Amino acid sequence: MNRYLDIKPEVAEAIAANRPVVALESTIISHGMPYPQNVETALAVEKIIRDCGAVPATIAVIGGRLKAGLTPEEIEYFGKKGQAIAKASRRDLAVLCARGEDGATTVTTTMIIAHMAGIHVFATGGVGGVHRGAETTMDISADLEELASTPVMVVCAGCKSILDLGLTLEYLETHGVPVIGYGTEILPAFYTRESEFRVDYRMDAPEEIARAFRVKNEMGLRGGMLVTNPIPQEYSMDAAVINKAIDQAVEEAKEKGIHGKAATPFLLARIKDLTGGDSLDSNIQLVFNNARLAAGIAKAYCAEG
Ligand code: PSU
Ligand code: MN
Repeated sequence: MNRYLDIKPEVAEAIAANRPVVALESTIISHGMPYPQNVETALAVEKIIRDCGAVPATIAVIGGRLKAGLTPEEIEYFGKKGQAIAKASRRDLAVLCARGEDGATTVTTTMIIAHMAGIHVFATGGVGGVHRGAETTMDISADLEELASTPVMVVCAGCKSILDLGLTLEYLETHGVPVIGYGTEILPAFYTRESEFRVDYRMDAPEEIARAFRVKNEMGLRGGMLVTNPIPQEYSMDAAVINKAIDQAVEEAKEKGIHGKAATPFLLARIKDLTGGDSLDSNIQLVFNNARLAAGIAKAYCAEG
């Protein structure tokens, strides 16, 4: 096993016995939501996954160790430290570990560590993508590159329109990443169930999604799969309200010259402020919804193997 990786015993036992495990990221805890809702949500997501019959593995870097599975105390530590923890993308992992530091894992690094540990399915809220204006800024999330190369399925609620959804889909197509819509042909836009774009394939059952992913892995095709799961209707937001907040946040980021790894956390925080906390409630509920679907897919994946 990788000498930099610590797998929580409960997670290691489940993997060894081919029992379902669902990976979870830690940037959503430290940078995606405020304290204490971040800790409450992270613990509640773990409980949902357990109630669905799978084992949760929240992933992070602590004291220079790659962690697959955190204790509730470690989750509390991450939530409290919040933005003071470094957001760790692929380029940061080796330096953080060499220095013995902490890092909050994004979709990219959660996929990397999940794959090292032998976990196939990962649930989160939103993934990074091609940013609006990327034709001049070249701001394209490392998440897309990771989806292109690392065999972990990511279950999300689609893409926020802080991104250019059309260019994000083009990038994924070029890099061979299938985009699945759970029960829908339309790409969901995180806070809302719909966008003007279509997914590659609609699938209506966790078993169908698990089967397609197993076939991909057994064929030896590199890369992951992006499963987009629309936010439940009762928690979805008014498209005009959320898009206005997003447009304003994007404009402010441009004016302030915010770029690089700070861009996404800035936009997420501004959108939450501009919508007076409504978007936080929606965000929490869609993560719960994705955790349930991911647990179902992980169970189906194990049942076949
Ligand atoms: N998008 C969201 N919520 C998030 C993120 C993105 O709607 O929490 C976080 C995830 O950790 C994602 C990261 O992997 O931001 C992408 O950052 P960047 O755009 O800098 O690649
Ligand atoms: Mn970026």
